[in-house]
Amino acid sequence: MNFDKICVLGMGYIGLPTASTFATHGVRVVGVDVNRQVVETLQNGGVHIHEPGLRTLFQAAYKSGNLTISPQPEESDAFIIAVPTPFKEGKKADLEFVVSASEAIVPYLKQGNLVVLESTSPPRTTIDVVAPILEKSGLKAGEDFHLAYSPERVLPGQILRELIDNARVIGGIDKASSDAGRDLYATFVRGEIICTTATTAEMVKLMENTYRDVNIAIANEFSRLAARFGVDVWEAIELANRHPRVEILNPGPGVGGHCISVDPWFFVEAAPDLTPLIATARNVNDAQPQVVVDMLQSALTDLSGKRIAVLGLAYKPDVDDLRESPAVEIASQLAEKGAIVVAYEPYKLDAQFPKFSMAQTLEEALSGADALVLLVAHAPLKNIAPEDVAAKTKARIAIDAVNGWDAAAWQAAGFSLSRLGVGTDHNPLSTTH
Ligand code: SAJ
Repeated sequence: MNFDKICVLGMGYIGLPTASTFATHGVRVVGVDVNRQVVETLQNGGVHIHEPGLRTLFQAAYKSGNLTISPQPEESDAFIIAVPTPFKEGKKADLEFVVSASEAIVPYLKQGNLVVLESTSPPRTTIDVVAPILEKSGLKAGEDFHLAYSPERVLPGQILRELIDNARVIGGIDKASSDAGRDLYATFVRGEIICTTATTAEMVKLMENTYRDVNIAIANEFSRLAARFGVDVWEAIELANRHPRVEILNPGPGVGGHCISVDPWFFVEAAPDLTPLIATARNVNDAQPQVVVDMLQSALTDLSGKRIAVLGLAYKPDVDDLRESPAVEIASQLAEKGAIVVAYEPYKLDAQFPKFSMAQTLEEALSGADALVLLVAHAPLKNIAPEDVAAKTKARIAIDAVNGWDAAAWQAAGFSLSRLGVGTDHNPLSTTH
């Protein structure tokens, strides 16, 4: 199938890079968003999302004339839905945006079109939710138009490269739909394109992120066990990973972001009777911020009135994304327990929170602090020299929740350093640090 013109609905983290990439590969693209501010920013040549290389790519696409931005769809050969699927109260998937984007396509849908859902969705959404809405057009899915699910699998920070290089799964509601989807993405995808059914493709996406969540949960549980048994979990993991068939992930302050901490709940919601392990893993990871709060509580005896410098707020290293971030949760919990929290997030200095204040510099965060805690292994925070820190603060209590700091160097600079997953009676001479 040939695609001269497509509509991409949702100009977010996935839709905007996808639309720009199609446009720079010669396809005419209408980028659609319901948010007026987003439409205006893009129409003025600006970009509202921080992702390496995206501004340059978008501007090239926009200037070429292949990419236009509009508040509503137009008649096209294909429609791609790339809207968010957040979750609402009770950890239930919120399909409101998928539903409204599908409805927006109905007036423009024509015989022979292809519609692709990319938004992460509970199993059977393409067949049970999207198809019936599109059929309000009077056209029948699989007979009059093609319909497929194709998950995005890109890693924030590397979206532009992974969009092109990653393997792409296309799940059609029938073979013709899968084939049409494969033809569409072959425009730019260099990774393998694999066709399957729509519901398989939906499950694949959820399985990938659930697998990672469950594996992080076991690493977090290992860190709790190591702390109890006087072991350094980081050393133990490194040794266990020498086994050729073992690859334990990293423990940490919890699992954040808008994918891994959300997607497993879609399985739990869809089949609670079949998902005790997945639900438990989610709860283990969600409880991890409490472990870090407890470490501070025991180091400071009482949190009330203590000034704590929180270093890093993003959900993972070297990104500016604070969504579902466990670091924000920890800072908030500390403040709720009466601590005076001053957070420093080098990639997002203008963030604001009701319960704690933000420092504009590392110095400002450290000044007057009673303790400091490293919550994100951002390069600029990992690399601070403990002697410099010692000169800038009276605090001598330090917590490292991400294995970012060299324990011996911090101890030599006069700090009492507690590391997540390291038992207090652990002999530091035997660590790998
Ligand atoms: N984390 C740990 N320990 C680890 C690895 C990660 O605690 O060993 C934490 C991170 O600090 C972070 C969270 O998990 O808080 C998630 O980070 P991540 O880098 O694992 O993943 P995301 O959310 O940035 O992107 C994921 C990716 N999925 C997988 O790796 C299976 C990406 O490919 C998906 O496209 C993306 O979710 C998505 O959109 O679903």
